[in-house]
Amino acid sequence: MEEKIKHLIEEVDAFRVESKEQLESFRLKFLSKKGILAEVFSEMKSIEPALRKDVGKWVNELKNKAEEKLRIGAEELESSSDTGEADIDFTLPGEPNELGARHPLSIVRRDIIDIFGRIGYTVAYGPEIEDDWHNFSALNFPDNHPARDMQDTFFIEKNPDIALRTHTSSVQVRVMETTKPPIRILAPGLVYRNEAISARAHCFFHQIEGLYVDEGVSFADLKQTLYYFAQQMFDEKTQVRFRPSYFPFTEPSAEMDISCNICGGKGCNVCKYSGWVEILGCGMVHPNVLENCKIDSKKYSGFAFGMGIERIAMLRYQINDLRIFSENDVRFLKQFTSL
Ligand code: 2NM
Repeated sequence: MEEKIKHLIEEVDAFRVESKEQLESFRLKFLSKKGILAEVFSEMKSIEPALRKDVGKWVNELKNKAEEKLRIGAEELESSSDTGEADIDFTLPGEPNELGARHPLSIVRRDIIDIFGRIGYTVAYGPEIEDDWHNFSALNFPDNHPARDMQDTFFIEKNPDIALRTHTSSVQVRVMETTKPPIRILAPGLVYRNEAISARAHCFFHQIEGLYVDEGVSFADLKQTLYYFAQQMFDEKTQVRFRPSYFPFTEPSAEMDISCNICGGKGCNVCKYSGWVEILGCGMVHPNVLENCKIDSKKYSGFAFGMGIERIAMLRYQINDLRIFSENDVRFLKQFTSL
């Protein structure tokens, strides 16, 4: 009798509640009117009085355990059905992780860096908060130049010597000050201008500037380098033209146009029916700039160029409003799948 009850206790201990039906058949088997416990209690009557006390202890333990199991089992089923866990189909595939896409400005910047990287240019970085020397004076801006005006530049309050850089030429100055030619660098980065925001202007944009300084660098080198760039960036059919321009830091200065890659030069609203679109400014580094950076302008010469990455991206992807680059609209950003 004692052995039989010990086995029943083990059976109760080993029972795991997994469903309502299972729990109900457990209750019927052990605790119902015709169940095992009722049977065991009635068997107790026929046990010798001397043994009844010991067997009674085991029978009580079996009863307590079976009741406990039923109570806890019912509670567990209740709480798991509250969370709906029991309804989850674990064989369904999981939610996929959405893949991000590169920002179009990152794609264009990377491509520009690759194209110039193939002809020996490396990348240089500098601070976005600049002093007057690196952003203006070293670059041959006269004291009264309009770019130095509060209207055009973000100055740090109460300190007219510190401003947000208006071009990455300040990075080129820092490199020229600390590096002996030959110098071949690209300076990508954010630049800031105090302008009203519109489809064509923003208070910040991404710029990339290039600089080449060595003995005997000529305007012909500049033209051939930028022609190579245009053909790599757009396609082999792309033509370039240079128009004279003015910058304080270059002399002579020019702006480069490419044949309109939308209409192939026939005329469309992107090129305003001229067949050409402006993509960058460039020129021979002014001797004053070289001297300001302690580079001998009798021995060395150089060319430099600068372009807005937004502008190149707008041409490449036919985007007509540059505000969309900084709005983080996923419907826009998801469309750029280039690796
Ligand atoms: C431009 C256009 C022309 C330029 C000049 C220099 C430096 F530091 F060498 F003087 N860096 N970048 C430059 C020249 C930038 O951007 C439209």
